[in-house]
Amino acid sequence: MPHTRVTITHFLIDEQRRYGGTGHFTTLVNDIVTACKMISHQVNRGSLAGNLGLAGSENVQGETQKTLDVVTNEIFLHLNALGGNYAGMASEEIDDVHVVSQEGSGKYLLLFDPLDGSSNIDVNIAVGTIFSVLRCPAGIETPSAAQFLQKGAQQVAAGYILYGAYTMLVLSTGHGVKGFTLDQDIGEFVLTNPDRRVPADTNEYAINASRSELWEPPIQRYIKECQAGKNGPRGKSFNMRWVGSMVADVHRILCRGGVFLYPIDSGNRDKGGKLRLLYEASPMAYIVEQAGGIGTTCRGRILDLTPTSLHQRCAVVLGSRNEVERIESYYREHG
Ligand code: AHM
Ligand code: MG
Repeated sequence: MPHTRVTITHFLIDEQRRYGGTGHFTTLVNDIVTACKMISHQVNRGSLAGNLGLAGSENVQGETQKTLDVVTNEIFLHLNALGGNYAGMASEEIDDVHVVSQEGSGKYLLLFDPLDGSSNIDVNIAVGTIFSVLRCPAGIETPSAAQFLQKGAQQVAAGYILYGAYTMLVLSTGHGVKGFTLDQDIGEFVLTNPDRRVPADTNEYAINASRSELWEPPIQRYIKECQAGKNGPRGKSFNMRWVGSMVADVHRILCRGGVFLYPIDSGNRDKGGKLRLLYEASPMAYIVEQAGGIGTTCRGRILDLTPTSLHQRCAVVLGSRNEVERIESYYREHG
């Protein structure tokens, strides 16, 4: 019934009552929500707002920026600086940290990928925003990169927004994972999934198969066994799905189970992998773990990695517990 709906603001106030808090955190999430509503609007307008195509610039990682990469980065930086909750921010799209000047009142640090999967935007395939919130160490008013290099396990909150057939926000503040759907009529995110859990078993995996020649032997083994189907060692058939937007691929796994793989291979080893630890791997691993799944680099828990640089990359395997444990065991066996 519409009149009994719980909006994200009501949900946050309720969490504040249950777990304590000053209200800073509630306003902080609300600022993220406002930014994401604006981004959702821009994504939905597509070429009507002149938002498709290239921006004619490159980001710090040497990747060509799309117009929407630049637009969404500006929206996120601007909207989240207004509330006075952050001492600084770091984005996949900017070289160095963005210090928020407000006389030392900001207690948190925000890290984000404003438009993940942006290579999909021109062909109208789902994209997303990923964010991670850390505490700013006490006594630091002007944070530098060093303050952002915290283990993923120290995140205060993490989430993503999927701009798909409908817009969804998935959030964890360390007490499970909740899903909210944007009700366009009232302009509010409404709680639609109060307790997201990743099933422990699955028959679905997501990997960029065009890189198969480059994979390490344990990944080759795992995928080969899945492809062997009912007559192979796994004794069952597997589906392969690859959207190419991490948010969309991980959201599917959160809804119905599966395993997402972007491993280190011989083509990306020099860079340390493809996906960024602080803006992609860490927040997504936090959400997946909060939903009962696992996030690993295949050589250790993603959330236990100590970052050494802002734009560091890493291997990512995450999703259904039993499948991820199997892949980890193949790596151990391989040595
Ligand atoms: P982006 O942040 O520049 O969009 O890159 C990250 C994206 C992920 O969303 C996705 O899983 C991966 O890159 C797709 O990579 P590939 O081009 O190998 O399919
Ligand atoms: Mg990304």
